[in-house]
Amino acid sequence: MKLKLAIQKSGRLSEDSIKLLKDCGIDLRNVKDRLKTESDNFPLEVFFLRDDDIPQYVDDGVADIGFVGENVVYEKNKKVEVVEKLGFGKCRLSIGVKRNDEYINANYLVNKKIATSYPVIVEKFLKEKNIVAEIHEISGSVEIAPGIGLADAICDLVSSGSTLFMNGLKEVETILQSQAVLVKNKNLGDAQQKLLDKLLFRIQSVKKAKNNKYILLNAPNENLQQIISLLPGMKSPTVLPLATPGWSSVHSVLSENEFWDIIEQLKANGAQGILVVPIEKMII
Ligand code: PRT
Ligand code: ZN
Repeated sequence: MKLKLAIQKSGRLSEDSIKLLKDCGIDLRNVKDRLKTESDNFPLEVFFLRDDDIPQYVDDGVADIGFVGENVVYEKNKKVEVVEKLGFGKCRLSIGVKRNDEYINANYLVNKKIATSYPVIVEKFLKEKNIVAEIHEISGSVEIAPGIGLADAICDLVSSGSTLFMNGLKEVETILQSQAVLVKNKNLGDAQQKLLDKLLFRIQSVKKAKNNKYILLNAPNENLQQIISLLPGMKSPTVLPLATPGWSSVHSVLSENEFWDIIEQLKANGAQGILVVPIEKMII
């Protein structure tokens, strides 16, 4: 019995999906064939598909789980459950209008034509705002629509914003923040669910490790208590005496978002030789 996973065949999520599996210690055979493969060291079968088709395959049960962008999950509106955010493929689905147009709020869109590949999400957004506008569905190169007179506004994915900029558009409204997520079939059997739990445990360990750093530093003993109180550690920091009298080596784990704040306070308390190293896996 194997867990069947659908991932994007080729595109922005493909490499990161394979890398996440690798970081979870799951090796795949013949990734180059990009049709179907399996792992020798985890009961996993992988299907390579268009991202747009992944929610349907998971809903049908052809695949048990899938890695796919939240934007696709909400647009396709299939009966799948979002289980875990995966931390890659981050982008936002935004409204863009011509750079010189004055945009105060979403009422700008009243009776306008909006080009998008996301008609379902845009329609929901307009409905919530009580706005009547025309949605013009196109499947690609959405950003050129205003320039060629096909639409007044667009709704498309944005990451750096340079595509909007190059097409003379500005981003005026964010409808959805998106990233790759793990979705599952709503009626997974017990055996499949057990395998999924095993995979999720590994994914969460990899994510935690990415968000944390291992820190080593030398501390003068007179400030040791202050320095220890700044460092959470997994239980508490490790403290070892240095060969130089009056000094200790302190080891701990710091999360990315409090990192710089704490480093400054450590320095202010006389910490020296601060080393910060990445963590590969973190099991709590
Ligand atoms: O063939 P298949 O259907 O599988 O692939 P696809 O062409 O539909 O999708 P692909 O590979 O382009 O994107 C897959 C997923 O990556 C999307 O569904 C999102 O969840 C995620 N993602 C993250 C993005 C972007 N960032 C992104 N920037 N998808 C698309 N873009 C495009 C956007 O459409 C626009 O054209 O990049 C352009 C904007 O980028 P910036 O950096 O100029 O703002
Ligand atoms: Zn697609």
